[in-house]
Amino acid sequence: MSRTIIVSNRLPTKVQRTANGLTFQPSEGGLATGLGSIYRAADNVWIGWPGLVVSDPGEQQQVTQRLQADSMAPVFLTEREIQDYYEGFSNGTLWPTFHYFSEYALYEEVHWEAYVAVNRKFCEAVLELAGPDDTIWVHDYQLLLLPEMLRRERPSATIGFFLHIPFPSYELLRELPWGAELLEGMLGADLIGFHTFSYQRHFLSAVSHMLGYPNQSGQVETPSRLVLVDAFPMGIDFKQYAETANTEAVARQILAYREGFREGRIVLSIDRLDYTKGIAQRLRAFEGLLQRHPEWHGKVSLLMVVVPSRDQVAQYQSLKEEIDELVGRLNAQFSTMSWTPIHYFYRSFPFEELVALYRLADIALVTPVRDGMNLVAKEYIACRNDERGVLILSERAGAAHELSDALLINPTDTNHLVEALNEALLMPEEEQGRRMGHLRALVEQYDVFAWTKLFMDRLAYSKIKQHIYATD
Ligand code: GDG
Repeated sequence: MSRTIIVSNRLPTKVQRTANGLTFQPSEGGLATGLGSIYRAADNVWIGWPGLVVSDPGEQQQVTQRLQADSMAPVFLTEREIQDYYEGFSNGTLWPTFHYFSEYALYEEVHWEAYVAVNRKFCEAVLELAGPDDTIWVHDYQLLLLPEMLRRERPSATIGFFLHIPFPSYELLRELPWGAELLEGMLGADLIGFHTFSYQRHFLSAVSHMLGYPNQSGQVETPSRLVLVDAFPMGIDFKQYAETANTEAVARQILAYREGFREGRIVLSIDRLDYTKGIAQRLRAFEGLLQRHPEWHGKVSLLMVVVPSRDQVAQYQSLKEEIDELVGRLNAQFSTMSWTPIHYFYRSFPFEELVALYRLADIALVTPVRDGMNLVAKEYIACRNDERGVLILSERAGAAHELSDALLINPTDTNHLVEALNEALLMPEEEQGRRMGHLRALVEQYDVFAWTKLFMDRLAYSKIKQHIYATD
C-alpha cells in the first residue's frame, strides 16, 4: 500500500530531557498543530528532528523506538548543525528575508554549507524509509533543497512541497547569494504549494527572473520537467476546536478564569515570540486605546500569551526585553487596585486551556506584520460556537485573504488599530453574530482535511499533466 511520508524540520512531538529522563510532549507551532490531525489518519509516517540533541547511541535508539510506535522517524542533528543550519541559515537568513526583515538577515557561508548538508541528511533519512510508490510531502523553509535532492535519487517519485511562510517579492529573494539554488531546490517537486495567490505569483516571478524558466498558468517548464505551482490556504481541524469548546472541562476552566476578570472585557493575544508577529506594535495600540479612550479604564484587559521560541537568536532576546519593558511600563502607568490592564504569560498553555481562552475572549487581536497564514485567527473562530466575539486581523497575514469578515487593519498604523479596538469593543451583538457566522462557515468548510485532500489530488494530477507534457 502506498503511504504519505511527511517531512518537516520538527516532528509534532518534542523530546525533552528532565531529571526523570526523556519526556515526549506535543510541539507547538502552526505546522505541528495543523498537520498533527492528518498524519495519524492513515498509514502515514512523519520524518523530522525531535527538538533535542541526542548523541548517545542508546538514547537515540530509545527515542527512535518510542517515536516509531507513533509513526514518526527521527533525524538526529548535532549541536553544530542546530546552530548553523537551524538557528543560522533557517532562522537567521531565510526567516527574516522571507518575512521582509532582510536587515536582520545573516549571510554566512558556513550556515549555507550546513543547510546543504542537513538537507542531504534528511534526504538520506527519506530514501531509507520511502518505497517507490510512496508520496513524499516536504514542508517548509528549512528544507527548500530537499525536493531536488530527492528527485536526483528517485527521478519518478511523487514529491510535493508546501511553504508555510510567505514567499516574498523577487526583490527580497535576490538579496540572497543563494537565491537561484533555493529555487532549483524547490523545483525538484512535482507540485509546489503556497498559502496565497500572491506568494505563488512572487515565486513564479522569481523563477522567470532568476532562472529564466518560462511559466504559464501556474506551470513552470524547467529544462527537464513540468512543475505545477498553486495556492492552498491551510485550514485547521475545525471539529476538534469546536467540540473541545463545548466540553464540561472547558466550561469549568472558563468559569475559573472569569473569576479573575469579573465583568471586564477581554482582548486576547496569542503568538510564538517572534518579531514578525507585531507584538510590540499591539502593545502600543493597547496603550493608545487607554490614552485616547479613558472610558475603557477598569473595563478592558489585554490577556497576552507569548510562547517562548528561538530565544537563542539575538533579535528574539531583544524583542523579549522590549515586550517585558512595555508591559511593565503600561501596567505601572494604568493599573488600579482592582484592575490590571495587561495579563502577560510567557509560556505555553495546555490545549484545553487554550480553547478556554479563545472562548472567553471578547476580541482576538491578531496583528502580525507578516505571517504566512496565521492559524490562531482560525482557531479563535472555530471555538466561537456562541457566534460572538470579534476578530481583529492584520491585512498582512495570509489568513486575511479569506477572512474578510474580520476587522482588517494595517498593523503598523497604530491609530487605525486603536480605533479598530474601540469599534470591536462597541460592536453590537447582531453584527458580531453575522460576521462570526460567515467566518465560521468558511473555516469549517476549508478545514485541514479539505486542505490535505486538495493538495494530494492536485499532486496526483501533476503526474498526469507531466505525462501529457512529456509525450506531447
Ligand atoms: C507557521 C507560519 C502558518 C500558540 N500558543 C499556544 C499554542 N499555540 C499554537 C496555536 C497555533 C500555533 O501554535 C501557531 O500557529 P500560527 O499559524 O499562528 O504561527 P506559526 O507557528 O508561526 O506557524 C504561519 C503556520 O506555520 C501554518 O502553515 O499559519 O503563518 O508562520 O496552532 O494554537 N498551542 C498550545 N498552547 C499555547 O500556549 N497548546
